[in-house]
Amino acid sequence: MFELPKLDYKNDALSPIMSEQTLDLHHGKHHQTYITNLNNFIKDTELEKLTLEDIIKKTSSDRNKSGIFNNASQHWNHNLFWKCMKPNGGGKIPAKLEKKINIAFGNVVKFKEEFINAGVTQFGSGWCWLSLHNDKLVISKTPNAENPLIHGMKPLLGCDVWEHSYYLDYKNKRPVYLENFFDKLVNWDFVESNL
Ligand code: MN3
Repeated sequence: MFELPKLDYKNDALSPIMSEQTLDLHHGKHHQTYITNLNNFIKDTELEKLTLEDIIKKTSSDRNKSGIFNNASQHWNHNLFWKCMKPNGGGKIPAKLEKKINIAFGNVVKFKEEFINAGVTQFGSGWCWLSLHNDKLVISKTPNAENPLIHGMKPLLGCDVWEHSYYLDYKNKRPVYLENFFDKLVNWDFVESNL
């Protein structure tokens, strides 16, 4: 049985960048629903004994298991997403991570541009990511529940661009949400710790 993880901050602690109402719904309702669905799907099946990562990898290419995959992957994605934020986040990127960013993207400004562009250009629901692939940093975007794990990458930073993540606070302005996420919410120490 999977359970909703507690947040490391209060639901009003990211306000006004991400409001208490958004976190109440996004964490308390949306994320909880993925977990409830996942638990119902795997109850009394062979998947019940597997880790979340193994469930994701095992179901990702099986069309008949897309319901399980979607809910398992969304549970994983949100676990990472909550950790990627903190009150008064953003700011200077720690040295070890910055060095790898400079190697991969040239500089932090270009990295920010590319990351936000990935999120803006994800058509419909999905995610944008910074991942490690063969020891190199890569930016990518994925539709719906999909995550870079199934492409052999290790996600370090993920941003939810489903409308439930920003619509109450930013309405249709996804680029503004992404810019605020990057500048004021990201917990860069956590992102670096995933290296
Ligand atoms: Mn979400």
